[in-house]
Amino acid sequence: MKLVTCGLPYANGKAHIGHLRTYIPADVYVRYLRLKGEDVIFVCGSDSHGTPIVVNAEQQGLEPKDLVDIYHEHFQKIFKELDIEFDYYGRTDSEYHHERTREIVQRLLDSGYIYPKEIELAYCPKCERFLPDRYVEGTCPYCGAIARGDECDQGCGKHLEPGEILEPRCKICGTPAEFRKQKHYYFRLSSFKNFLDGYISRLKGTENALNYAREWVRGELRDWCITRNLEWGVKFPGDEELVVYVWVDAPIGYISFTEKACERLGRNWEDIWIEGRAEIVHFIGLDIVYHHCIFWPAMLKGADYALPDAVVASGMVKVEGRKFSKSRGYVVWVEEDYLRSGLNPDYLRYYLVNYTSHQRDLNFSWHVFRDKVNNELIATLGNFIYRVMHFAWKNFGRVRMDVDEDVLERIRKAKETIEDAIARWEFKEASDAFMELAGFGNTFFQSLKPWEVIKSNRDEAERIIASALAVVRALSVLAYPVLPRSMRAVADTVGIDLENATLEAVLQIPDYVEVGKPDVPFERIDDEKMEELEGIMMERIKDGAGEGIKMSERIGIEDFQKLDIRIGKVLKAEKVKGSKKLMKLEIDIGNEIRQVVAGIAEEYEAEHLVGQHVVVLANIRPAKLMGIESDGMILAADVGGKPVLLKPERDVEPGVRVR
Ligand code: B3M
Ligand code: ZN
Repeated sequence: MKLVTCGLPYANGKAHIGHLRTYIPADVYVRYLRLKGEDVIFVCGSDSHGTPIVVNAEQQGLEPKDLVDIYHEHFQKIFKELDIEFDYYGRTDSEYHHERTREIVQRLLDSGYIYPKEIELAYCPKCERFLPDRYVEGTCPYCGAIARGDECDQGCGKHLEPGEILEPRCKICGTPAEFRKQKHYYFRLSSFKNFLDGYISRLKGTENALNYAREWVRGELRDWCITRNLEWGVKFPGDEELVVYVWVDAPIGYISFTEKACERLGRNWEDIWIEGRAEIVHFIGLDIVYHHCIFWPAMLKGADYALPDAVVASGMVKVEGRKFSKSRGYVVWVEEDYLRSGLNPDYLRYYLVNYTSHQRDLNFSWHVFRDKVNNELIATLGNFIYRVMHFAWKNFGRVRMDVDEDVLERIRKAKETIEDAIARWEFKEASDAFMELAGFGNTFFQSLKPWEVIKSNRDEAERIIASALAVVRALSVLAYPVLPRSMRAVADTVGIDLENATLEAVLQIPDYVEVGKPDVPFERIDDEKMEELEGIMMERIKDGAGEGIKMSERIGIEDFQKLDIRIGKVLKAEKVKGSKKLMKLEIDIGNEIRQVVAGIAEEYEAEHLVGQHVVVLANIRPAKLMGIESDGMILAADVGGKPVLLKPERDVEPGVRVR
């Protein structure tokens, strides 16, 4: 038996593509396991607690629960529409979850793994309250970056303990915080060092997670403060004035949601979490490896619960080549951008698993998305499936399944490649394998030309189509976990019952197959749709550019004054040979003439540039582009990656400074 879980999304904001990078592969994994005949329970739920939610609710004038209601519902809807099917999707502000958390914390108290300690905490004298976690902003004691109370999120990424942050300020009113004494409770993480050493050497999962975990366990493990001054959360069993830290109760959601799933399925959750009879696999994002590989197993061990067997971490997500950023507009919202555009959810599922290895960073780009859909899903997979089904339906209806041995061998190979890849959480390899099989099918069908053969030899044509149909049937099973919606329709048409199918079914060939009237499995994404999708993103990037730049990212005038920006005049321009983009320019910048290489050749003609004014950053260090020295940089507006040159509003002498 296996229990598969996904990191719990904070019920604090809308689902974006970054979230799906964990949930879709996890769903794909579970579907493959089930096709292998494995007994799997799959759970997740909303993380309702923590200061991000409390702060956000406060800023919107809502109660935390109201905010959680909104986003809990939102996530459930998104998962449903993308065919991400949990056996149970709970929320951590539920009664049963609080009970399980208190039970576990009580166990840790009883066994001495939790102890009280008087500490100094940030306190806002104006708001008259303690400032837990994200209520406080200040300087990271390790790297000097601006940090939040519990995490150096923009600098070194370290977890910060209460009281550690330097120069704390209240996030709500901006007042410098004072330090005040208060009794809090600590989890004795330090005493689990030996245990964790052994545990991590046995832990399975992706290397990206395991490497971090090995590194951390070699270093110092410090005790964690596990209580907070908040009303919203699970009340601490020793002191009802405090709640437990969100990172104590959130992972316990994996247990409490398993209880609920088991209730539904008529199973016993204790088999999994107490007796350790199931393999427990956590799918998470790379940024929460510490919590899952260090803190969580220590807590489970201390409370005498079963331990996770594997941690599978997905790499980070970029959008159009840029770091994911909601405020800057580099974000793709699942509902308003993707689903509302009427795109098939299978396209996104395919993109997210097939773009790159699960462990690597993934770039989301609408152009790449369109190309993958049109060239791979449609031109290779969809085209093959449809042509075969259509030919079989039109000419035979019922096909005698006399299948070529070599074709069967190909199918077997694809199945084995997929099984092997899934066991290593390499979803790209798995999806490449079914795509390759479709490619083979295409070549097979294309080169044997059954539409010609049938004119003179119907039996031979039937044999060709039988083999091609065996490939289509195999694809409907092998690609189903990634493309559940589309492949279900295909399977129905070629007589495969996916509800009861296993991967073995791809090699079990019935004597006859009845083929129904097929539908085209996928719709092309046309240029108009592309423009619409890119337009949404461009607008957002434009809007994001002016706003939302944090004070911490601002610079002083003295920084700006370091830049020597001047008006220049182009004397010569010529395309760089062998490059599509680069243009070599000679520019008069007043007292000297500079050679500058710029990536503008796709947008500007050399002859039109000569005599034009440009704006030049003159004191940048020279660089070489394709072996050619470039001494200066001309400034342009970045319009969706395409340069639009800046120029002065009227004629200005070369060399005039820009300030
Ligand atoms: N709610 C979200 C995150 O940090 C956090 C995950 C909890 S998993 C137990 O990604
Ligand atoms: Zn730091």
